[in-house]
Amino acid sequence: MHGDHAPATSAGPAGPAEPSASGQSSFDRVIAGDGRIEPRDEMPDDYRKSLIRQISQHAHSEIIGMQPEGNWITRAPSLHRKAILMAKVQDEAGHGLYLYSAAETLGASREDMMQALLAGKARYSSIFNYPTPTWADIGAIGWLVDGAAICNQVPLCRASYGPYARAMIRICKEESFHQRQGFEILLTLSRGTPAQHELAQEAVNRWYAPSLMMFGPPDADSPNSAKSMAWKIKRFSNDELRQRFVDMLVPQAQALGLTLPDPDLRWNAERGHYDFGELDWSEFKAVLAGQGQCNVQRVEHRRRAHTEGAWVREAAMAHAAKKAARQQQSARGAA
Ligand code: BYC
Repeated sequence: MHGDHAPATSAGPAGPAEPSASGQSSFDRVIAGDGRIEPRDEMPDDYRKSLIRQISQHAHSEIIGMQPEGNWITRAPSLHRKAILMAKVQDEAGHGLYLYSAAETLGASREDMMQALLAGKARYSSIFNYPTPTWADIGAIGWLVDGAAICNQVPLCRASYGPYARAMIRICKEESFHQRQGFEILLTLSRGTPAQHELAQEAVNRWYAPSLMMFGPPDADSPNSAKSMAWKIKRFSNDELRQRFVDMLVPQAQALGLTLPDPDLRWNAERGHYDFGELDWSEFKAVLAGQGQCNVQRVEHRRRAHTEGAWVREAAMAHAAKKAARQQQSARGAA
């Protein structure tokens, strides 16, 4: 999660060149009219690059994000919980695949994106560098991490780039199931024995601040926001979405019977929002610089999974080649 983060781009469907004058004015018209830019449309190179940056980071987050929860599949407390968790982790893999495909429509090469991740050069969400030592962490991830993901991603369903916006619609539907399953795990623990209640509270204590940091740095330190909002990729700023998330969490925490670990959290009637305490941005920066608790482990695990999965990719390629040869043969036979 450090170094140079933008994957190399090969020429996209419309090529990486700047648009012609008419292409630029058509792009400006679509953005102003809240329309969608599609892969074959001309677009400014910066727009293309920024989308590849965001979408590839998002795809990597989904893939790396399988690990903290995957850690509990074999140890889930019942068959029912195990089946749900397996389905959820599989959903995250699916999200990664839709997103890599969306980045490919911009001319990014999947191989380059993959290699950047395996080399530890690609960014992915800071949140997945925290460990999951207890079962309650699976509840906290569902409630807080998927909850933050929904807050951040629902507006992305209206992003100006068509393939990204359309991928987000399906992803958000699945994320809302994920959030509910996390809430339900925490509710069960919170209403259980005192020890189970304590486990739930302790997990929320650890995941709360990192989940608020998922929205990115404060607006004043967010170099990509201005352009991204002008291009209508992002519809709300990092701080606006973070505030929306905190406002949503407070009544949900009350329903859970759990406390949010922030002594400065209180209703501000004047603003019509909850005030909350300053986050430790030095921790965020350290995680982004590769110094989080699990950065090294996450990338190593991905590398191992990639190597051990080589036979699956080879088998799929061999199957595809056989199928294509058979189709060619029958086409020749029919001719
Ligand atoms: N972690 O200018 P800014 C999920 C980087 S997956 C790491 O504000 P932007 C799930 C940022 O990339 C959830 N890096 O950037 C999966 C930028 O670096 P570069 C993932 C972060 O793009 C499995 C720099 O800091 N969601 O839910 O305008 C299981 C400056 O930031 C983070 C998405 O990816 C971070 N938290 O805004 C369960 C959503 N924050 O590229 C759940 C799509 C910032 O200049 N992405 N950085 O080197 C976005 O909405 C935006 O990219 C962000 C950041 C709001 C994250």
